[in-house]
Amino acid sequence: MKKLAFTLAFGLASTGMALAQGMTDMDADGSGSLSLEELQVAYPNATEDTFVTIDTNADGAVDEAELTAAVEAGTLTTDG
Ligand SMILES: [Ca+2]
Repeated sequence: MKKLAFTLAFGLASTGMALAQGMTDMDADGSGSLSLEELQVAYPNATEDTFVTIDTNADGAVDEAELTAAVEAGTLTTDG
């Protein structure tokens, strides 16, 4: 539970400008959304299953809204 609380606190604190900047940094091909490969640069623990879960509109890419939702939900974490 300690880890979850930390993840939630960090996720909330880092949402907004920081996340928008991160999205730009992560979007290697400038498409405005992230592929699994781009996502894994920042979130190495992300798997194809994670990606499918995050990609709520199932268009095969994770956009900023989906990324924000995933971070806020704790679906995406940078540690194991
Ligand atoms: Ca999507």
